[in-house]
Amino acid sequence: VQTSSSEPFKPQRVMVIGGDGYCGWATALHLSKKGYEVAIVDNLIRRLFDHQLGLDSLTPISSIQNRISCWKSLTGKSIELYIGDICDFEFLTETFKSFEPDAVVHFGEQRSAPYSMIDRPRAVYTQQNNVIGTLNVLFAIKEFREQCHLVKLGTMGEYGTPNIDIEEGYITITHNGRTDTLPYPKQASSFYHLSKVHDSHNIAFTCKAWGIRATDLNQGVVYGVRTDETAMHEELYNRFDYDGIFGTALNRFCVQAAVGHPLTVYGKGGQTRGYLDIRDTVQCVELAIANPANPGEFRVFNQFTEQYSVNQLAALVTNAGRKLGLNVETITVPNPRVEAEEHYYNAKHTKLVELGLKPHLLSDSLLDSLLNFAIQYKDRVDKKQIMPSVSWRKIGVKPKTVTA
Ligand code: NAD
Ligand code: USQ
Repeated sequence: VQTSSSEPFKPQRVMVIGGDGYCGWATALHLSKKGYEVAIVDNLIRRLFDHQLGLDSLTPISSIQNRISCWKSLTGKSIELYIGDICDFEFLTETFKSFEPDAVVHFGEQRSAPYSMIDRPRAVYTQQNNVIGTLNVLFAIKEFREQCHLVKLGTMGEYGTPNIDIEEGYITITHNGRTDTLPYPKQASSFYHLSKVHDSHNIAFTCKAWGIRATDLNQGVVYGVRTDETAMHEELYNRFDYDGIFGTALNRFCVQAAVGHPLTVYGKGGQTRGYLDIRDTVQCVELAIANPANPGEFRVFNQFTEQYSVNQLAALVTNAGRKLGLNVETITVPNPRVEAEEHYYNAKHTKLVELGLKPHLLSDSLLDSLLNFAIQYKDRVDKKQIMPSVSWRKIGVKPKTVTA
């Protein structure tokens, strides 16, 4: 933007799309604390999904306006707010012209695999919202801010569970005597995870065609809730999803242990994924912004710190819960998903560490504090929302309400 090609590109103004959500809110505060000028763009659709499906965060969360004014009163730092849908290109154009971002961190998608498998309208909505939103961001960068660095949240689930090691974005293959470095094969297994694959292809193409600079962060499953900034005041607390649609594995298990619900291992429990602490999500995004991709570069990082199977997570939560005097049991739930339940998994994740990531590995003390946090709010838990209600095999063709 503002620099000649000989000067290093120093991003200062960061637009956080999806900044009212779980990862986005924590990241917006972290970047603001670090001295970046931050704008949040969000259409608040996630709060609407909760109302529509009768779900709620474990933690009470303040309105985005109150969150931002609380941050201002505690730190003196302002965060700009643009409420709107990035699928609306006129709205996105106005935000780009008004805020003039050096970097855009794009968290603003429908991110639940089960939600995308409820019925045809939700499958279509997920792909439409995610793919078109990202396309609009790419066009906005091209039209109005061509030096702006796109930091896009992808997912480890784009790769699926191949029977070979997973590389970071690219694999070098020798075939019939010729060698090339090619995008790593994608084998996603929900309409949501597929939307991320489609995004990655569109971003890769526009890097080549238009010279866009982009980083695709293939993030693993995030756990935890507190970051230094969100812990400063109750009005800054982050959301904590534990229900069968938006809740993710480890966070769900902690809430289940806190309320005496058996831990819900789907199928054989050998499903292995990459995991990371939300404190590392904010660190990774900051590292990607501070070290931008070059113009025309489609850079891919695998953003997770450790691999666990679902059975291993259940065992960790069981031990940590017992130390706190909780009676933790585990049940096998018939797997509502179609996925490998026993498989090889070995995914590389060195590039963010090379940039300086200092991981917060899953420890007894973190599990302790997460369990204690869940216990503190256990009266807010609606146990009816814990069991999974969406089947990959029975995806509905008509709009219908999810059964409670
Ligand atoms: P979230 O649902 O808590 O937040 C997403 C936010 O984006 C919400 O506030 C929502 O209102 C907003 N949004 C959605 N569509 C929008 C649109 N069209 N215009 C404007 N705003 C829109 O989700 P999250 O857990 O914070 O995830 C953020 C991103 O990180 C997603 O892209 C997700 O795929 C990715 N990710 C999340 C995890 C995880 O474990 N939570 C893991 C890997 C990747
Ligand atoms: N699982 C259980 N029991 C549960 C919940 C989940 O056994 O109660 C299993 C699932 O079957 C799956 C694994 O745990 O094999 C992970 O499921 P999840 O719901 O924790 O995570 P997932 O659906 O993959 O999605 C989450 C986020 C998504 C992100 C993804 C990263 O919702 O936005 O993209 O994690 S990744 O898994 O690496 O693709």
